[in-house]
Amino acid sequence: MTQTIKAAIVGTGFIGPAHLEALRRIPNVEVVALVEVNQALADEKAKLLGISRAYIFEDMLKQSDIDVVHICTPNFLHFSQAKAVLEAEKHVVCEKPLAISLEEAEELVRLAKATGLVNAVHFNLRYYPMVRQMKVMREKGELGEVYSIMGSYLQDWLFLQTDYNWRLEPDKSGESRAIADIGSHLLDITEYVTGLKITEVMADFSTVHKTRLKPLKTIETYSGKMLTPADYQEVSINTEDHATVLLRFDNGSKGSITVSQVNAGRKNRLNIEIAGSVSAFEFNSERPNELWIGKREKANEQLMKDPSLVHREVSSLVSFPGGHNEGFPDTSKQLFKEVYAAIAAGKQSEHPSYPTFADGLRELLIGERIVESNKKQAWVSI
Ligand code: SOE
Repeated sequence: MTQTIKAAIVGTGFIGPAHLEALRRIPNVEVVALVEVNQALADEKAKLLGISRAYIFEDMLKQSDIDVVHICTPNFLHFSQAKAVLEAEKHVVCEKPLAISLEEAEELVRLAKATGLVNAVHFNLRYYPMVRQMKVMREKGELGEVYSIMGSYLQDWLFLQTDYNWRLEPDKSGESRAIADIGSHLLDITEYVTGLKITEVMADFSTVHKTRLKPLKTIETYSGKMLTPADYQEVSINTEDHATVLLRFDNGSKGSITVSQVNAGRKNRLNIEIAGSVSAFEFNSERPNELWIGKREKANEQLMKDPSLVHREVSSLVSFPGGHNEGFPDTSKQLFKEVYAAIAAGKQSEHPSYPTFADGLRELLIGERIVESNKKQAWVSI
């Protein structure tokens, strides 16, 4: 009989429950415990989400039956918690960014390697079937030599001066915001799909709201409209709402990305356009079941996600027939399927198909160089 893999999830904000939902869709995996900052909150969330056991972090680590821990807490906790999980000899899936400094991420990569335990970072957007389709098409020569890359990742959840979240506080989130939070996904996809490495960056940031109005009382997400002016405190903001970065790649080609968390109407839109010598690709995460393939000598193509139309190497990421749309929650499921196959085998795969701590470190490195470039207003090498 196949043994059930037992998981715990640390953090129950936006993304913890998304991990839970995805894990519930994978056979032979059971989320047995939820972890929160205090026992009362852990109990409340466990009840709400239908999980039998609730702990604070240290008590969860002592549970010998828990095989794998998902870290879904604010960024500043990722390093200490991932380290403690590895030291407790449990596999670990960590949210991005892997840490808030390069040194921390390097230590985690070293530790993970020494233990041989499965380590993964939740760069889930790689798992849209059409993203892998672009990668496989490129590997098969259907893109040709990469000429240029143009990406953007736009959101509007921090559009208003009254929009507030822990990500606006550098001690919790890190020195960079838009680049670390959403630019990291876009840069990860850029290197993943093209197989190229970014060698130099030139960045220009802007903070649209130099001050924001922080609610003085705890509010449930989306209930901010109930507050009056007296309920806010004005605080200064020193992380970027918007950034543009010019990129140079190791094949000599060039590109750029723009990220913004203050673009009205763009809810969560990653867009990437890659121009090659054979064809061009465009993918937009708000229409994830489609891939535009640009042609010069014949009509352009619009590929719809369909297990019989994508390349064979992509079909494992497609769970439903054509026309049955798959989206954001499916990306985590597909990522976890690959990670849990390694967990079932008991160790990190030799050539993991999933994003690892090394990929998390790579994104921190690029992110740090981008921050440095913005400060110096100059090109910086990776
Ligand atoms: C918030 O900006 C956020 O939830 C990111 O943290 C995620 O990684 C991205 O998927 C959507 O937006």
